[in-house]
Amino acid sequence: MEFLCCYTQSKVPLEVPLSVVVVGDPGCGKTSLIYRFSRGRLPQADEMATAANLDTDCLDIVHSHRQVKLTLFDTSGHEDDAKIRALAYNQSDVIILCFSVDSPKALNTVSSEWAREVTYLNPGKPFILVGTKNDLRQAASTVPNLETCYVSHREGKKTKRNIGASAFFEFSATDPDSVQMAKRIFGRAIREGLKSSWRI
Ligand SMILES: Nc1nc2c(ncn2[C@@H]2O[C@H](COP(=O)(O)OP(=O)(O)O)[C@@H](O)[C@H]2O)c(=O)[nH]1
Ligand SMILES: [Mg+2]
Repeated sequence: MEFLCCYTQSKVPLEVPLSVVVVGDPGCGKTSLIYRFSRGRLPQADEMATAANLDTDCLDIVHSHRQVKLTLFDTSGHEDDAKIRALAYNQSDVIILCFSVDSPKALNTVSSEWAREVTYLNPGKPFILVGTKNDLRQAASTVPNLETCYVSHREGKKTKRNIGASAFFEFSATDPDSVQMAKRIFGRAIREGLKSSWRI
C-alpha cells in the first residue's frame, strides 16, 4: 500500500500581533494622535473625558505586505497610573513617547522622567519621540523669544539622540494632513516594533 504525503503551502497569510503603547504627560495630545491614526478624526469632548487610565483599541492593518493585528494602548500620563502603565509596557513591542512642543518644561520631563521610565521598564525595546501640537509653535512663529516658549525641531532631535529614541516626529492633530502624519508615525513605530530583536 502506498501512502501519499502531500504538503500544500497555506494560502492564509500569517497575522503578526504587535502592540504599541503611547505615553506622555496628561493633556499633551496622546488620544488625539491615536484617534487621527485609528479613526481619521479627533476625539470628541466626551470621548476625551471618559478616557480611562488605560484605553485599548485593536486594528487589523497591512504593513509592508504583512497582516498586522495592532493593539494600541492609550495611557493617562498620570503619576498615579504608573502601575497600569507598567502592565501596558509589559505587553508592548514599541512605545511612542509624546510631549507638547508648546512647553519646554515638558521636554525636560521627557529626559528626566519619561525616558528613564521607558528605558528602565523596557530595556532594549524601541521607542519613538513625538512633539505634539506643532500648530501652536507655527502660529506663534513671529513671537519674540520663540525658543523660550516653544521647543524647536532642533531641540527635539537633540533630545531624541540623547535619550536613545529610534526617531523623532512632530505632529499636529489640527493640521489638514494630520491623518497622513499620524500614519507615518505609527508606520515607523510598527516598523521598529517588527524588526526589533525584542520579538525574536
Ligand atoms: N492646538 C492643538 N491642540 C491639541 C492637539 N492635540 C490635542 N490638542 C488638545 O489638547 C487637549 C488634550 O488632548 P488629548 O488628546 O486628550 O491629550 P492626552 O491627555 O495626552 O490624551 C485637548 O483639548 C485637545 O483638543 C494639537 O495637535 N494641537
Ligand atoms: Mg488621553
